[in-house]
Amino acid sequence: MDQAQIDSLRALPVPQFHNLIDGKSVPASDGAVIDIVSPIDGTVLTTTAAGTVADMDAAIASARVAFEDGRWAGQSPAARKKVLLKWADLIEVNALELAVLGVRDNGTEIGMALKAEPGSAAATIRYYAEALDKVYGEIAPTQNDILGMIHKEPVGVVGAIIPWNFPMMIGAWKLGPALAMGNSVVVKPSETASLSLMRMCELALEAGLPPGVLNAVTGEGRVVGEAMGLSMDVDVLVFTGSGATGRRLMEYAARSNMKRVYLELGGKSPNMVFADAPNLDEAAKVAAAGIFRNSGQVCVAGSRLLVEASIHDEFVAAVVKASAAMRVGDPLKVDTHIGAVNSEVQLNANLGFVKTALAEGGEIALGGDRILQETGGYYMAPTIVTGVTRDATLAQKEVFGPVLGVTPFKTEEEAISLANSTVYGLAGAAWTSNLSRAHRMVRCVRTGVMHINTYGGADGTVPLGGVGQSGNGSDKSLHALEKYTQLKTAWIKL
Ligand code: TXE
Repeated sequence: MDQAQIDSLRALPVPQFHNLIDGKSVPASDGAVIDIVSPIDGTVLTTTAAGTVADMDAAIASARVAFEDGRWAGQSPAARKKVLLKWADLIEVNALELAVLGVRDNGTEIGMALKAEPGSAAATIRYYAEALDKVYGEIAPTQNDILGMIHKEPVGVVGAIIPWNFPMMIGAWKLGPALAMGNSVVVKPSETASLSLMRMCELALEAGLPPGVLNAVTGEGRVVGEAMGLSMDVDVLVFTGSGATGRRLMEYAARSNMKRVYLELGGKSPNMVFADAPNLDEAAKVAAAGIFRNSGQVCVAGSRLLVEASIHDEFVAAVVKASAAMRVGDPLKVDTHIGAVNSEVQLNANLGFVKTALAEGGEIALGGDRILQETGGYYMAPTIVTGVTRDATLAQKEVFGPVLGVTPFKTEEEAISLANSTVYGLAGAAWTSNLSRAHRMVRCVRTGVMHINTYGGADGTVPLGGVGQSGNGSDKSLHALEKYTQLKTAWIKL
């Protein structure tokens, strides 16, 4: 990463973004816009369309026509693959520009943003481009005078509602497999981080995706998101975001056409450190990065640190040291470890959680405050709270901010019981040198992803999905294709 290049990109004015409907850039039907505030310094960067219900309906109608006339689903797999590969190439060629645009919009530190956003989005789209001509139907083991065939077809129109923490990466997790299977898509980016995802969608058109196959409508969740959820013409709804919105989407589906709904809703992931961990210094550094990168705004963040009592004080001291060494500040500086919190609303919510934790008996071991207020941006010190009890708010509720709660345990059984004591189950980790214990932890901790002697860092070859109130269905890997596929049986008498 070259600081001078980043500086010249950040100096560029940001164009106004409109909706992308039927291959055209169009303002909201009533002309309304949303001010896009940069969390780096609180200034207004540009505006996006404040989409209306009419805009969402138009986007869905465009996707439906595009699906039914076969302009994409009807193309040969080789032709679809070529377009998606070209799209991945364009994302890669424009990676730094996209990353800087995204950081100006959402505040993620550039080192992480470059890898996780355009980097991972391009890899994801390439992965599904390569996968799409390896999806075979099946022939069922029927009696001799019957041919039983199972076809794998696109479902139709996919609605994708995307959050603000990693708009391109999470966007690609949905758009990649949906488009690979031949579906048409309408995407609804988050109102607090839409620019890089909108630009990424424009690049899809440049790559040759036919108009109407991918539409994007920005605006308030309660307006355009709700219209998408209630649409009678969306077949699959995929979402990453809060549990409250996930619940609403299920209701919308029930109230409309019972569309399939797949949710990824974050978590309260336990990072469990046993006294027999192979390298406690390494574990401390990874634990710090596992909660504080992107200001804790990571669905799999290791937000609960469970530490064996015999090493508790020594290990907490090591995590405090590693965390204090992480530089918080301007996310567009290459040496920044932790950038800005996405919005003032989110920052205030984070501070509220700290206040509650203290009222419930927790003690601050590091941070706890808003910092760098003179910049006009939204920054929070990495915060560590010790003495967090099993039922404390900080142990039970997702903060989605740079706040780590620490709880000691005495036995493996207690560690497992604490790990499984929330409504969530997205990710987790155990640090131990005991092979049997490592496998027991994988079996006994109820999560979609379990790390051993590391935290985070899974690539696109493995699924990411939650259990309990962390959601249903998986992003990533070949398994994600199932969400965007309709099985059809052909029962043929010979
Ligand atoms: O989420 P929302 P917010 C969690 C995290 C965070 C909290 C709130 O705990 O503190 O959610 O964040 C759209 N119908 N996560 O308010 O509201 C919205 O426009 C349809 C965890 O940003 O769920 C945006 O595009 N759509 C998480 C998307 O939903 C609606 C990532 C997510 O916003 C809608 C983000 C409605 N009624 C937040 N209301 C993770 N799992 O990684 C909102 N939206």
